[in-house]
Amino acid sequence: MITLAVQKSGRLSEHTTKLLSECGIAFGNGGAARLKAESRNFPIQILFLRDDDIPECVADGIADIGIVGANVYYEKARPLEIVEQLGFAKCHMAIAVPKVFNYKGLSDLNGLSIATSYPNILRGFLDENNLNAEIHEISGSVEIAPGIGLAKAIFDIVSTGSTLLANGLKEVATVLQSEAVLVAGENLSADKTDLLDQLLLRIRSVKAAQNRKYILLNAPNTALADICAILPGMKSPTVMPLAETGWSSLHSVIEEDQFWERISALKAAGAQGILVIPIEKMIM
Ligand code: PRT
Ligand code: ZN
Repeated sequence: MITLAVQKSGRLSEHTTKLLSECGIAFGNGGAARLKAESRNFPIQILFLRDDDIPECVADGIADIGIVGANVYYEKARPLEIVEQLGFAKCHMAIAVPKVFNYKGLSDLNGLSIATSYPNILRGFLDENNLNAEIHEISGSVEIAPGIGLAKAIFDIVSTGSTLLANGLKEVATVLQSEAVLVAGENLSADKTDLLDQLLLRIRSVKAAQNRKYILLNAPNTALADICAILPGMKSPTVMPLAETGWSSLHSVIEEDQFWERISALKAAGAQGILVIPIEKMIM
């Protein structure tokens, strides 16, 4: 049995539940108190916690692995290893100042007070850049600090940027890119390492499928060489003859981010009847 700590409720919880379900791991919601749940079909126990407590819980061995924002992982600085980037809850951490601040460069931060809930990450950034700003630690609503005179600048998570905008602030330095990560404690037993490997295979198969589409198209045989060059699949495209002489059907896998660019190129090369189909799992 392996124990996974996840966020009880918040920005990570829905995606985490979805990921586990796509990995074929079924579990109850842990009842009304939702403290822990055991999977019915995989030897895993889930602990539901506040995200801030997850790194410590894994480092202490109460859980073996955890899902947490990279920002929290770096802030807590526990002896844990990131075993997989999970690709959701993407955001970045930035320093922001009031819009009216005539900011020219990092050295303008010298002597300022900066409000944040992430003092360790901020301290690392300031030290790395030889800046001597004062860190003012507060636990929430960091963005209102300059408006109420608590600090001259802030360091916080930014996603769309609308919170900064609504509070009359502008971003001046990006410090860290973040997304949800799977972390593991340092000394997992052989049994637990084996279960972690099984879980990772499932997670990677789900992620690989999310980033790719299955593509089918028809093309005259004269265009096949050009089309194959545009479509490098997992190995090479599958080509099958159509009933109509001189024509073939071609099947392949295409990366999501190259999708539109490749589709135009395929059409230009003579592809017709292009079908693009989602892939549920892709075992790498
Ligand atoms: O209760 P618990 O302690 O478990 O949760 P929490 O309230 O501390 O965390 P939660 O659920 O808000 O966020 C969990 C994780 O989601 C964070 O640690 C990040 O890794 C990630 N994440 C992704 C975000 C955001 N996007 C985000 N936009 N976390 C917070 N925000 C906040 C940010 O603090 C700021 O107030 O949203 C505001 C900025 O958003 P924009 O879109 O206006 O820029
Ligand atoms: Zn939290």
